[in-house]
Amino acid sequence: MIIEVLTLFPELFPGPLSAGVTGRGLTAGLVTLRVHNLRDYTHDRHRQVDDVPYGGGAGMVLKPEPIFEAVRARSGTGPVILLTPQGELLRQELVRELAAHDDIYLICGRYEGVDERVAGHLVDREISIGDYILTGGELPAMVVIDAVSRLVSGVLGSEESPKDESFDEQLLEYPHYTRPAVFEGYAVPEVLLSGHHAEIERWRRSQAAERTRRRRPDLMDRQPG
Ligand code: 4HQ
Repeated sequence: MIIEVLTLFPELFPGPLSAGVTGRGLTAGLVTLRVHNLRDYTHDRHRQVDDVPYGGGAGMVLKPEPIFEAVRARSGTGPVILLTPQGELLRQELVRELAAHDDIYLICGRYEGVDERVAGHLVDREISIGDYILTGGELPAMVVIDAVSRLVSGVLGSEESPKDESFDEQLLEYPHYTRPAVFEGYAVPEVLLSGHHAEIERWRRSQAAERTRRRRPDLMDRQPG
């Protein structure tokens, strides 16, 4: 899979993506990251990427021309995505959809945001990683790349393989424990030491259901997909 990124801060990549599972996916060539500097798509003396907002107000807005030029110069055919708090919330179902493409193109904004004509007439979809305001779209892009990369065939080892996760997505995970059986006086639940696999399965299901009901009832209301 080829993942392209358009950013004013190309030096931020691959950053944390170079470690662990995502790093292995990159070095193995299963995922190719191509990072483009937005400033390289300007033509004026000052390589200007931003300008004052029409109608006034604080901050600067990314100009449309360099972004349109960059996207029009790409070779891929997959979805063009703008990272923005105004976008569709990133969920595993959407991650799965993105991972099914041969390539995706991620646009990272900065400052107050991006001229609305980019969202209106250039991108295929707008995605948000959550309801908080960051300083730029680069961390959200890395979140998308991490989540998508682990679904690319061969990136996860056979051990950590993404079984059918769609069922589990409506539930939080059950609690996990490892040795020692007693740590600072805190014991691992007895049932997990019993070796009774049917009992253990039943306990895990009920734990997952109960903590989801308490912590994230919204997940239980959602249709599977
Ligand atoms: N941004 N999910 C880029 C975000 C964001 C998010 C704020 C996007 C700043 C310029 N992006 N602008 N949350 O906070 O995707």
